[in-house]
Amino acid sequence: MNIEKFQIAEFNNARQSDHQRSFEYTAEKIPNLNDILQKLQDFQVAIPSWALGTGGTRFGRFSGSGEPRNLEEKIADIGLLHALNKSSGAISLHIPWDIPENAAAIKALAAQHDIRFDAVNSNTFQDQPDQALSYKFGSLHHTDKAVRKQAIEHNIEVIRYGMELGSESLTVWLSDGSCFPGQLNFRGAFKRTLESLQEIYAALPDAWKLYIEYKAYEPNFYSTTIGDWGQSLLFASKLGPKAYTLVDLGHHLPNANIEQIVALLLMEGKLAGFHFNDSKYGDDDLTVGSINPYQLFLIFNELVEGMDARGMNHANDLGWMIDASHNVKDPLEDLLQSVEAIMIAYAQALLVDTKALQQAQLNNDAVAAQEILQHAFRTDVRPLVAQARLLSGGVADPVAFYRQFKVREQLIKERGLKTVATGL
Ligand SMILES: [Mn+2]
Repeated sequence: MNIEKFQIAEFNNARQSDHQRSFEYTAEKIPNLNDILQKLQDFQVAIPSWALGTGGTRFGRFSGSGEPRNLEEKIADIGLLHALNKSSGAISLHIPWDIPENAAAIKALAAQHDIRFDAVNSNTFQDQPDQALSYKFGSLHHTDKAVRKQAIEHNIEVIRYGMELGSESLTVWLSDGSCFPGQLNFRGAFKRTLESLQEIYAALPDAWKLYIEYKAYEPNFYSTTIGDWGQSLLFASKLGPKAYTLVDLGHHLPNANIEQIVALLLMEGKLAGFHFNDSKYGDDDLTVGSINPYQLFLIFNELVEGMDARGMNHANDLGWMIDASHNVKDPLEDLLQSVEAIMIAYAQALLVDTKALQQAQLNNDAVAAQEILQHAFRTDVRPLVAQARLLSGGVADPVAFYRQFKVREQLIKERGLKTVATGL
């Protein structure tokens, strides 16, 4: 289905006076308003190809309806999101769940929707039906050289797919680890993983980056071979300047100070970017901002301050991606909410009076520091985010539009009630 310009205009016109009133109220207190609006317009968050179907848990999956049946329909879904919010202009492909059989056609289709290809993701955490050797006991760290070779070759194949589409980064997430004490020699596992990553790194084109994602636990429960940001950074440092640490918000032990991790990785020039999601207990993969929006704001505060300190471009110099799925929501509504939460946290961070905060820090004035941060956090920036979206040709309220125009109902008509997208 396509969203027509006249539908967007009709929807926005009905909300114009309400929006204008709240926008002016917020805008009059912001000195660098146009700069902030431009930054919000420029900021794009990649949608992963596996998030367009209903997510599942190990207890089961309750598929929704009208889910995309192939990569073309996944791109069409992201096109819908982007038409509404103008902030979802990128897709992150997972291989082999989404193999671009005809790269030129896929690239052309994405271009029609103004979508570019973000990082490509390899998968050595599952066995595929046609696979010779099993990843049951790991992939890049496996004790058997033949298994490692198979996993390395898969990653190199993913790079080739990415090159055809115009991607410029490979994300490696390993589930390699152990479930029981004594199962694994930690140093051996690290060294084997490093050697495997070195071979993948050697196959990276010049302009490419290698993103090394870490995760504290799961599916292995005793140790993970890339278990935290220190281990990821160690690999990235040993590999070289094209290797970076990727932060997935759900991949930490409870109460980890993620904003501090972000600040230090940025300082070292080793932060790849983000997988955004939210969680209460573990790697819950919930909608971004649904549980702890204050933490998200604090992370963005470090990002903005740290990127500005290094003269980085907010929109392009790091990889921004959602890595969430939820089993009780319509995936497209869930993604609209996630992108909105990211834009809100980013807008709030742009409002922080950095000079005043630095002064408060120099004076050891914890009260003033809190006032400055929370003043920005408690500012209702939704009208700013909406204004940026309207300036880019999007809609005032994406979720309301989605429901009013019965987008899911139309997708069900086109695709059927019982369709299941590939993914977790
Ligand atoms: Mn992730």
